[in-house]
Amino acid sequence: PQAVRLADYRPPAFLIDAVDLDISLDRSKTRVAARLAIRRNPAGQAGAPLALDGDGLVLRRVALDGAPLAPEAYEATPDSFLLRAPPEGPFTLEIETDVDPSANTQLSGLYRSGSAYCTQCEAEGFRRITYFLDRPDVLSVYTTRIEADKSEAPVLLGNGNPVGAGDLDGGRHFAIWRDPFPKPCYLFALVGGDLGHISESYRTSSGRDVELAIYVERGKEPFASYAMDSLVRSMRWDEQAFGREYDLDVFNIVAVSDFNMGAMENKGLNIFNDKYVLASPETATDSDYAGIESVIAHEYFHNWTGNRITCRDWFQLCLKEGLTVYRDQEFSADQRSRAVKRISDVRGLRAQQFPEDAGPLAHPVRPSLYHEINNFYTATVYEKGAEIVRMLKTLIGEADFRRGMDLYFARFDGTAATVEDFLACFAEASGRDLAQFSLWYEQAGTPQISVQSDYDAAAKTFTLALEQSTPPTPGQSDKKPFVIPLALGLIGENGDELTLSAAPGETGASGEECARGVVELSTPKRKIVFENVPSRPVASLLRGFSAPVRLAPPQSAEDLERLLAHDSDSFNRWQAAQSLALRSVFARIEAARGGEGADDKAFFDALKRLVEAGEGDPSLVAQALSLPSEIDIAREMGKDVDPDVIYSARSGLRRDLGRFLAPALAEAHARFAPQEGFSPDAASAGRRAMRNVALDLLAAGDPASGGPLAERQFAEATNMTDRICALATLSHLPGAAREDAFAAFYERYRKDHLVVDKWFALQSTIPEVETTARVARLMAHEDFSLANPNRVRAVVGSFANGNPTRFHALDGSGYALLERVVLELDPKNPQLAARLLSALRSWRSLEERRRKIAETTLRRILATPDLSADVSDIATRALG
Ligand code: BAL
Ligand code: ZN
Repeated sequence: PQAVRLADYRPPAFLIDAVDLDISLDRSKTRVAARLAIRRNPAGQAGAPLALDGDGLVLRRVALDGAPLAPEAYEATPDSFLLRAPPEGPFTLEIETDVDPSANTQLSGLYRSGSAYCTQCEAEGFRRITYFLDRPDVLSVYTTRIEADKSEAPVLLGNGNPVGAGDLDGGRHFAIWRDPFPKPCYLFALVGGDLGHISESYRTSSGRDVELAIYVERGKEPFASYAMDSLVRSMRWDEQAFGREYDLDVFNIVAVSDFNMGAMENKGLNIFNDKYVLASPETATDSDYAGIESVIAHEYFHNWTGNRITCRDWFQLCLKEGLTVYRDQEFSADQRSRAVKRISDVRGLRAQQFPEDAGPLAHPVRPSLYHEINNFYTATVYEKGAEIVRMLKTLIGEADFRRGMDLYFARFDGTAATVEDFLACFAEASGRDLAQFSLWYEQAGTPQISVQSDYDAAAKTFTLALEQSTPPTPGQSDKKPFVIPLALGLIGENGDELTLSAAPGETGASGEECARGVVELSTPKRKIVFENVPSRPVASLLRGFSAPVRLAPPQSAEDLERLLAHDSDSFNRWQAAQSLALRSVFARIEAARGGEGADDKAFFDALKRLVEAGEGDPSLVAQALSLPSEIDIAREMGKDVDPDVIYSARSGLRRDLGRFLAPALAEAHARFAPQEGFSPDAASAGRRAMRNVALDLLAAGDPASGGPLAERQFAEATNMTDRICALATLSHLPGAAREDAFAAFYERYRKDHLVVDKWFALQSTIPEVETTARVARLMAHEDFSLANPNRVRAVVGSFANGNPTRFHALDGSGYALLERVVLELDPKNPQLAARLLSALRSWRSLEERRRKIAETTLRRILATPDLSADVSDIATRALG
């Protein structure tokens, strides 16, 4: 496919003000009649022909201003429609096309999920329904008439408000939906099916009543109540936190089981992967509940950040996604423990975005070029995009940030905006020049910050010498310095927080910086001298992870222990535990090579005190005990990664820690036993997290006692978190007990596809040689299907992304498995195939033997005939 460049953006030559659709649903031959009110765009290219996008369409009829078009007046292929000489004035184009939902395995456009019809149009799926100007800067008002067999699809849903419905001859019926808010076609949606629902009335802060409904497979209605609860809380929160009210009379959510993404924010009709809707204590884990809460919020928040204000072009994707992720993160932080939410978001950023930024697929948060836009729904656009918004708030302060958001909503409502538009609002609200800040959108790569500190006991001064640098990334060899907000504090000898007082003069931090505890690094180097420092402090840097950067080199063990014990910033206490664990792992790796071993006594003692303290937030203690993953360790290593070496060092640390803490862990496991009743709230989830991290470490320390404890917990569990965590612990202990537990789990839940996904995923991540064969067996299981993205992700995604030793096996068997699946899947669902292949994005950081096999695999995939644009784009860039 052609490269698309930001620099080539031109306004559309035509605008489509109104779209009237009449869609007659049929399993294999759905008739789509579109009536488009078109006019020339005064800002577009004069005299241009009208070129509409299509993808796999069968044209039936075309008419201009009511009269059939002569064949020589247009040119149509399945993938394009050209009106050679469109009228200069406004005109109406009628186009009728046929589409085959049953044959649509890409899950883009109109397709069938189970027995329902549904759509997915972002990014470029609408062109698979009708010929259109399929670009986000063409905003239209839609009226959609949907017709179907009443028995097959008694429920017919569209965007906007329902304005008509009725029965027809032959068992057919129809519904008419009108969406008064102009929108780009990627926000179009319809659903038809025999679905159950739950509903609730919501009164907005200004007193408007909105009917909320969540549609699910019949019989699953009770499983949607947490999603509804999350929706109501999201709506209230957006009114309070951002002054944003909902704008239609109805808001519908539909859960479907075959979905490429997590969910989709179609105007007034969100369509969800049912994984982010359905939950019960018996079937959903605490992290499932948290995921539902945040995805429901995310899609709802898009109503303002994405729908009312949309993106001018797909390069601006972060404008809606980064901002909306930021908003959903803040929502969850307000609903739950802010510190735990931040830790979990940063874990995610480091696990997904940092490797992306450090490898061949690195791209700026706002890319300047793409071949396949579907491959840019990435952690960089979403999660790093959210970090930029967070930094903006840190830099300009809460009040100016809110003023900037208000200005953005007021100024750009009803338009398709750009990152420049967004930043201009904050520049205006704060009076600050954001030109340098905008580099965060343009330069890829994770900045490294090195820190030298020096304490002068005689002068009682403490000096921090900061230096930033950003490694080269594809197409960007030299980086300019970023503006980096560095939240910091100084911890004194007794663990007390010292007041920041900057020395005057050139090295001074400003009074405001000291008062806020945030310094700015906007030059390659900066030295800051603090005065009146009574004794050598430890700097607590990057508090709350105030910028998406890496800090190097790591602090000394003693300094980290001080932070772990005393830092007032919960995030940095957790960070200290992670850093100490990483030191231990690296020392163990050195020891295996004949170097000095790890001395973990002080670290282990500190963790023991945390576990025994029995006060505070158990979820924070659980986070401190959750050691860096193998993938975290590989990322910190950066090059010549050998997953086997990492696995054995990490296992050694887990074993030793489990033994050392055994009595405290056993006590915690008992102390946090389930209470009466189940609540998905954060406090209860924190107790379960602590209990389960204790179980897992106990079993790592002593399988002989931990195994039976896990078996007991598995058998007696009263909720899915306790049951699946026990099974996860057992999954690391080979033997009959494990296999019996897997069999029992399957028998118990075989009818619940979301739980069966967990069963598949857990088996795919067992770190044993036999697992690759097990995964092949799972793919032959009667419940496995390449047609269901969740299932493919559960089996193959979990294997490739969550089982480093087996995926990167030296015999190449892991890569061979991925290659086989990617190539088999590619003709059916290229988006999903490309996503799976990106598991190889960090291949260059592997040690030489694995690197060679990975490269050969990528080259072989790229040489395969008829590869999709999606997969060929990932393979090409990965090799680039
Ligand atoms: N817009 C695609 C799904 C999401 O980010 O909400
Ligand atoms: Zn989104």
